Amino acid sequence: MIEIPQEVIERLKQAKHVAILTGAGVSAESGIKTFRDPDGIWQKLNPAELASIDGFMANPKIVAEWYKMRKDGIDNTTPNPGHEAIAKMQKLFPKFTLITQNVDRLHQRAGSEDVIELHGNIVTNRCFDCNEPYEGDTVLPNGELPKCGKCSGKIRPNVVWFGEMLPQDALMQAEVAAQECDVFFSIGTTAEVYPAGNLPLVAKNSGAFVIEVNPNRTVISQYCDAVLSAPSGMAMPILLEKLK
Ligand code: BV8
Ligand code: ZN
Repeated sequence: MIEIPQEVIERLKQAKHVAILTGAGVSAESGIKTFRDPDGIWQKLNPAELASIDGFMANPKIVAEWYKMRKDGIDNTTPNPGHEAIAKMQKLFPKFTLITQNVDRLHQRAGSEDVIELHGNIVTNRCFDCNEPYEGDTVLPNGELPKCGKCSGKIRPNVVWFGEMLPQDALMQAEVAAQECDVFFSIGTTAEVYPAGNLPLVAKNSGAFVIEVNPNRTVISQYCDAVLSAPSGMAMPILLEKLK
């Protein structure tokens, strides 16, 4: 059981605009590995190397199989109580913005609407060369790599890789929400991947009350107004109950 500071409840009860930034930790209780977990046979290549253009160019098959494995894992999992509580919170405030670094679309499957996806999604794919949308997976059932129907280019997931620009409209919306909100949550993220990781401090510097939900301390914990040291799947339903 965790204690929710009274000030957190008070601030939320008066809030006109609540913004939430989530990271891989929110999906951990759905059984989806965060970026820190050892990734099985790919331990020699770390995610930052795999999740990059160079990684894909150097090892298209390893990267394509990694994404297919992750996507199959997502297809076989469901949103957890943390995703569900966040989806229900959307209706409790005059204005609510959900910003995610996650690519698993579990927030959408839990019922969240207008989700701002800063790092794209792993569910859909496109041609690496001509950006033509591609309906199938990044690896064919026979283990071969698929080719673009239009230009025979390689197929890549619609995620934002390290070294790639974030979608500018999504980033802009996220920054405006961080500047304008009264309460900003940073849930399940190390806040060490940029520019997304800057958002909690943008909110803090713009006068928001910043709440971190994370079982571990992070580089931003010291700047937060409140830290709920608990898994999001436990903390968020408790918080939702207190707000009803
Ligand atoms: C860009 C999609 C520039 C792919 C991802 C030095 C300084 C500043 C920046 C950089 C730098 N060196 C390099 C950069 C740029 C780089 C970056 O920030 N690198 C980091 C490593 C330093 N950033 C980029 O490359 C970005 N692009 O900057 O472009 C540019 C400029 C001009 C022109 C061209 C380019 C692009 C970044 C996006 C990368 N893509 N994902 C894929 O998924 O395969 S990022 C990836 O990391 C995921 O999206 C993930 O969400 C994200 C961040 O990780 P977290 O979400 O925080 O997850 P993590 O595992 O780290 O932590 C989990 C947390 O959950 C932990 O704190 C844990 O305690 C907690 N937790 C665990 N269980 C629970 C829990 N919390 C709650 N409940 C639980 N149950
Ligand atoms: Zn193509």
